[in-house]
Amino acid sequence: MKFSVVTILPELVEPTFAAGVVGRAVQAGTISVETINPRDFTTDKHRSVDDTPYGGGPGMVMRPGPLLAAIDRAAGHEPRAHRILLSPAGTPLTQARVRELARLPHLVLVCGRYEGLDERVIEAAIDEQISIGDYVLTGGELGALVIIDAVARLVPGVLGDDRSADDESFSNGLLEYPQYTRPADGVPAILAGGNHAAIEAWRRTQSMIRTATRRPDLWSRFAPSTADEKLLAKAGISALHTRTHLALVHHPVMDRTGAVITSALTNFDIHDLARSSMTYGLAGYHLVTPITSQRDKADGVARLWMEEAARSNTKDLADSRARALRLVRTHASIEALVAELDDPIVVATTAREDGFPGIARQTPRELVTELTNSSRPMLVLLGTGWGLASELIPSVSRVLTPIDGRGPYNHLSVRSAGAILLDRLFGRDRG
Ligand code: 4FN
Repeated sequence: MKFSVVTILPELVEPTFAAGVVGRAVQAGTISVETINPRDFTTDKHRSVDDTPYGGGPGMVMRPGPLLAAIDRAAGHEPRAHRILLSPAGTPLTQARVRELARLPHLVLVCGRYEGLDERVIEAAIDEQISIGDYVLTGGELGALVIIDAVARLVPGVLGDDRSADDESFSNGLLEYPQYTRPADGVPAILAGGNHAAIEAWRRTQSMIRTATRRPDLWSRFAPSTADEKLLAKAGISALHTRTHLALVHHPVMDRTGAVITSALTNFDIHDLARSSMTYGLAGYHLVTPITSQRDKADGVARLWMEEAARSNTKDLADSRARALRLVRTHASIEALVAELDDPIVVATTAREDGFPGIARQTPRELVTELTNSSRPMLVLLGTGWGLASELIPSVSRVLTPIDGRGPYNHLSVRSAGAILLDRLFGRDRG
């Protein structure tokens, strides 16, 4: 595997080629590295590699001539090398892309300086743009070194054979478990115990806890095996969705004037939010209204659908509806519901910028990150009518940021808002 770095600062890059794992691989001839300096391809007497931008503006732009000549020299002739520009506009680098790059014979890594390069260079001489992350850098060189480091260690022979297999376990999508070496003081006893099955179970559990609490983005893409689920349950960890209850609140809510009212139950809300709650694996779906006849109606609707399922000849559809409706419970007040759950964290939702003054807003992601670490149940309140009344403030401990559409119209049905919210909280991120 060959790496060619096109840079006007070879002295920044070259020391890296002499140290550590990469340095040893270069020494052993397992990989080869070189730098190509666009300044060596200038023809003017000042050897200039930059010029002022057309259209004005601050800073300088890398001139196309010397840069194109340097890339051409680095890439050689057919079969040409894969030419990568390190750029904040590139695709974020992932281990999956690193694995693919490690199969290529020759990478040319082009590093920008100043305010960037002339666009025509990108059009004519770049195959792919890659970013190493969202922060301002003074040049692409450190990005090129990141790629070399990540790719080189996957080239056969660069790491010992036993360590190369480690990449698979490392890239299973979980963070590493905590590691210890001597002295023995403060080391978890299980690691010194010599029970290998117990050690493996402990390490797997630690990896999952760390990933869930520190990297919700990785955790939401992780699919635990049955054995993993058992380990999590043993550690007393239940997924947040299985501890989450959704409540559709009919009182106290507001009317269009802001007065506190009791709204009427509707069939669609009962039915559709039950199916959404079931889809996202919630523990319960609750209807809150002080009107006894309305609670009876809701209980009746749920029972009716369940009975219908028992009789139906379109079994699958009716069954799935009935299963969802088993989540439905009715309550006379939020206080009564809260009392039934075990010390829940009560989360209010609001479509209004000025709703629930004095309680800090949290995004769904922030809420999930915080509550994943907890074992308490979560109760999410959805308001009907013109929204939850602020007299609820004493019982509410969290408020979610409103769902933000585009434009001034902001009138989602409670069924739609509930479904969007559940996906933001618990939808699997397949990114
Ligand atoms: N950076 C942003 C937005 C706009 C510009 C920059 C920025 C170095 C030549 C590019 C930056 C980040 C990740 C190369 C940043 C990377 C670079 C990278 C990079 C000088 C022009 C510049 C992302 C913060 C919104 C300067 C952010 N990965 N411009 O840093 O080359 O590879």
